[in-house]
Amino acid sequence: MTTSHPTIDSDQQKIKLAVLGAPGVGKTSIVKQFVCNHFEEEYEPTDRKHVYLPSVIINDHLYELKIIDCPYIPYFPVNSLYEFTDFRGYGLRNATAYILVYDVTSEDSFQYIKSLRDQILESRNMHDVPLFVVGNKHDLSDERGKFRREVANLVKKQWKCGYVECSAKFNWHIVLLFKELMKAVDFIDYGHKPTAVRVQDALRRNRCVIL
Ligand SMILES: Nc1nc2c(ncn2[C@@H]2O[C@H](COP(=O)(O)OP(=O)(O)OP(=O)(O)O)[C@@H](O)[C@H]2O)c(=O)[nH]1
Ligand SMILES: [Mg+2]
Repeated sequence: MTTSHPTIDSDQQKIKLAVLGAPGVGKTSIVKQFVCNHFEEEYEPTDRKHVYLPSVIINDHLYELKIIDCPYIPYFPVNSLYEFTDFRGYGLRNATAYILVYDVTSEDSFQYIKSLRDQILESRNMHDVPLFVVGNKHDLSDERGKFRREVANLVKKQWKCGYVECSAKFNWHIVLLFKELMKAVDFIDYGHKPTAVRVQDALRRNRCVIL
């Protein structure tokens, strides 16, 4: 995996992943573990949006990602006016996919992403937009996990969304999360296209690897 440093980028070709969730749930930790293989014990709240532009090979494909690590936003920008009035939410409405992170030890943090999801659904057509719920801090969860099971059921059966539990601290299921997400993105991009088009697209995507 090659990595790059946080920067701003206007390239619309990239797969834009927005990482959202309540304060302290581990959004930055997940992104940094994935992009830089680094974990920080000390909590430093994210005060502004950070953009990471890694090129990664996942499931044998090369992807150019634009990962947006967001600070806490009180509400999702439901239209462009909201986007401009609160710059923290700027550029979130056209993401390719959403990663909504909650802390498996905090029911409040799940309530937050629940209302965020409602706001996202209100603000755009989510038909072709993968939304993944991520339960982070699995290393701190108690074994019985009644709350986690309820969340997993709700998300998978009712919301029909991807669900992954992970621990940014122990780098557990972090790669799995992005693998699953890319599968969902690919399915939407190519799932309904004829095989020849899919092969062509895959070759184009892998051009850097083949040459
Ligand atoms: N035990 C444990 N701690 C974690 C894990 N992930 C993150 N943390 C800790 O939780 C705290 C918050 O992590 P951040 O990644 O900064 O959380 P955030 O969601 O980016 O927070 P904001 O930027 O304020 O919204 C830090 O002290 C991390 O070390 C995890 O998987 N397990
Ligand atoms: Mg952060």
